[in-house]
Amino acid sequence: MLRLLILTNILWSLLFVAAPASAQVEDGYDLWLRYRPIAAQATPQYAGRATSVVAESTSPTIAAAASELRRGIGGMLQVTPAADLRDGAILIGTPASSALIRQMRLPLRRLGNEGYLLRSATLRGSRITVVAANGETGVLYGSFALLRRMQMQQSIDSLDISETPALKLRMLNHWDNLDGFIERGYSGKSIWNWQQLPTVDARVIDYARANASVGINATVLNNVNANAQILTEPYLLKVKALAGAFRPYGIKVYLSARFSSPIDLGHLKTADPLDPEVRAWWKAKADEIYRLIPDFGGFLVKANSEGQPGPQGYGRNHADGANMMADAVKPHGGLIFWRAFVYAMGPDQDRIRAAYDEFKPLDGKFRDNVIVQVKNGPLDFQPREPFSPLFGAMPKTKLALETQVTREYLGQSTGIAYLGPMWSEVLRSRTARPRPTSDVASTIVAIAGVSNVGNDRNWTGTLFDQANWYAHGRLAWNLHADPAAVANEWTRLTWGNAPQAITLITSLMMGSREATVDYMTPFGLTHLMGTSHHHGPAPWVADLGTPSWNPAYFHKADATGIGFDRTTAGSNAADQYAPEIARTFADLDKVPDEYLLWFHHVPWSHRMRSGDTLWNALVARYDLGVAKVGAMQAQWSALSGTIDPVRHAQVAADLRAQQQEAQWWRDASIAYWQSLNHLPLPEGHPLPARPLSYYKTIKFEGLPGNP
Ligand code: BDP
Repeated sequence: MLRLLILTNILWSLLFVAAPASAQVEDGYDLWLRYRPIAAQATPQYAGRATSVVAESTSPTIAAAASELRRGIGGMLQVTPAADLRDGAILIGTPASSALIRQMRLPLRRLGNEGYLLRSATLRGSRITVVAANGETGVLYGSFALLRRMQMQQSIDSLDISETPALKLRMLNHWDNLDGFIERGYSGKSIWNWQQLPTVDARVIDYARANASVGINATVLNNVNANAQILTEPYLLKVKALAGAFRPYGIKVYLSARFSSPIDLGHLKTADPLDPEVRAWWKAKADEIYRLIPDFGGFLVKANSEGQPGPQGYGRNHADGANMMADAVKPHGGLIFWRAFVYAMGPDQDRIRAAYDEFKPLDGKFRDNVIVQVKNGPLDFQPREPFSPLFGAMPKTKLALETQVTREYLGQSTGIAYLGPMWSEVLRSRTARPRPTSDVASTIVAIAGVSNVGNDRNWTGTLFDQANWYAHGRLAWNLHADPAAVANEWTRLTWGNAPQAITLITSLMMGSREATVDYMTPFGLTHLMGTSHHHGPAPWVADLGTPSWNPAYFHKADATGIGFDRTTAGSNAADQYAPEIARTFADLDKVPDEYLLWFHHVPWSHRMRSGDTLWNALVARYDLGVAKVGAMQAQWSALSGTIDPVRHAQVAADLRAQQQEAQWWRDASIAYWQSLNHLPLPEGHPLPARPLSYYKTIKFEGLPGNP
């Protein structure tokens, strides 16, 4: 008996010693930087290539790069790398701070400040891998790239890879309030602990690592619906602490500024941008901030939009407001991101026309340190919109593309919607101006994504929402990256390298956003979500104070037809595009199916290109969306046993919720349309599970993320 007990004990201890990796809890905190031990058969190829990490500088950025490499190698290979030049060393640095790298005369000239070179080389008789760049942030990016290759079990022999980012400004916009609540945040509260700051917690550093690993180099800390208090000294000292924590990771801090701050904080009577006292106030405020944070990025401003104050309150235009603030930060090298999210609210106006109508005439009027920040579509982060016509229409103005990483209108924290394909669709959209071949990607200088990060243990509420943070960074780095390749990468880093898992997860992700379009807003329908919380279907709502917040305003459905006429017979918004694009959108025979009801009001009997009537096609499309979620569930189930049970179960539950939500969208929408058109359902289609009155009573006022 005793012997058996001893044997059992030995067996148990062996089990624990032998399996530290699988015993590691997968709670999502490590994101895509998991650095789990690499399968034994793959280790030999790396072991000889990661014996040592050599850094000749101790600057904070080089130290961060070296420490990341040590952490990654330690985790993946279960060894502690040395620090001297030897066979298998990884040498990191810039020519300015490393004599060894200087001596190698590497071709770095065209890499700019943030690009990097990974190269296998021989130095002083040792076979090494060099991570070199002109700027230290480039070295950090290169180190992450090398680790990524190892995590994906790609070869790191004979490397000769250089990369540079497509855009200089790759940003996150946090919509975090000073009380810790996140507007449209579905992953807990803000990670900025304003009470505890200026003491910085470890999570903030992990946030910086995650951003740097995908090349995000700027972050706006607070909500665009800004509280002026952020510009007071106590808060600025906290902001300074965050800026200090981010600096080694190449991330600059920006703040959302409330346009009325001179009144709110400075006790001035006006915030008129042409008033000398107002101008002096902003200048003094900028000077104060830059004294504390010399590399402060600048301000993001939401003005004259959804009740926010702005220059129009004083009879001035957006350029007057933006330029006044631009002049204040200019001496310090600061930037102003001025949002173009403005809209018409009257029942007879077309809300989506406003941004173009207001901003296009101002082209050429903005200072060179102003960037006009334009949402991807002309409306508001819907599951699908055509690109905003401002892209390409303001050749004399710098533009940023604003996307929403948080899924306000795409199910929030329910299920999976991988947004890489959506952003890529926007970036690749042909604007046909200023040049005939122009696409959205060619018209922008920056990308800003509204962040989905909160203080949930796994950062983003669901595990798959991490992929959207990841893809935001990777696409900002390479605007033409294939979203499937990005999904594949993220999958390997997050779920491991089992071939079956990679294939299934990537394909599941790639179809997921289109599934949400299908079951929520197919064929160009839009903004049918529940009123303030934007969750779930509410196409029947027609009585909100602001007409252009009503779903009914957008679908214009009645007994005879459905859709918003934006041709010359209607609001003529199609005409805001370059002539060639406008002609396609405005022509019923040419408009792509996915934008049909965005640009046209058609009878329910309208013949689709498929030959079906619109009504039958619509019902079939809802069904397709529901079926796609079913298929996603089946794909995920097939992975049981391949993926750790805790995470597998979590995602399975997320997908079950998405299945219910998809059915809810389909049934509620069909029940409502049918109450208008009284058409029979196509043959074989099941009746909605419940009567319309039931769907109308579902309310979600307690959802997180609501203002
Ligand atoms: C809308 C959100 C609202 C934001 C606004 C914005 O519902 O919470 O304040 O966008 O972008 O989609 O300013």
